[in-house]
Amino acid sequence: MGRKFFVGGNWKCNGTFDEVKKIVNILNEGQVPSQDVVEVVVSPPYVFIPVVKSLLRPDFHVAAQNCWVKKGGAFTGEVSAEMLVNLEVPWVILGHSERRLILGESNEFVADKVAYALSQGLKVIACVGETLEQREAGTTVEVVAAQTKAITEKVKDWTNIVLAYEPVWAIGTGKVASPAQAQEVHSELRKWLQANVSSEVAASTRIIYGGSVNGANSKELAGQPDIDGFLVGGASLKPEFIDIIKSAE
Ligand code: G2H
Repeated sequence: MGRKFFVGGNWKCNGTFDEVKKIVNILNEGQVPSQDVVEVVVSPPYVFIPVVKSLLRPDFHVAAQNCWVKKGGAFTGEVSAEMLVNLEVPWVILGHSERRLILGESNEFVADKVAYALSQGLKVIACVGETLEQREAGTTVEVVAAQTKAITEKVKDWTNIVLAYEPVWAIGTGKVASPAQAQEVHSELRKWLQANVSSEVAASTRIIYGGSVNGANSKELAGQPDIDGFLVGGASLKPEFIDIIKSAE
């Protein structure tokens, strides 16, 4: 089964109203492969989602960077999955390492969020990845398998999940995983899905790479058989995001 290339731009906690409009202009003017070849999603901070949605080209879509773990209510500062659905935001990023490590989101909490968001009709970019310490201890596959297992325990249908492998040591550091390092973990994740979920889910789930992807390294990474796209942070705020999208071809 063919897996359509997927490129997500994670703007994180960046941008002013004017800067956001400038980024959208760059995206709108970019020449990129058709939607048949690549699916593009950008993820602004919550407050900018409505303006980005209203200005963004129709072939690109919007993702939130997080959402609450269950139905909304008395949860100060949170944004619920229902609200995103109400605003016609189709995607949400969950389990980003910045939330796992800085805000203490556990594997189980992330899995609960993924399950709830899917139940409300959102599509989910679910992030997994090891720290430098874990890589050096040789536990990379064990760590990403445990993060993925927590999700499989709460989710049966993987149709609307994109799995993002983001080694923490490569995030925002300029230290990108080599194509071989990334391919190795993607391949192990796919094998894990095959052994623990199903051959169909393993064959059809897109596993995308994140961590210092830029216009200069994306093409070689994209050439790896198990790398089905990218989740891009810093470079998604720059014109080179268009070059990253073009690496789908
Ligand atoms: C990883 C990535 C985007 P960056 O967090 O999710 O960020 O490309 O800046 O390393």
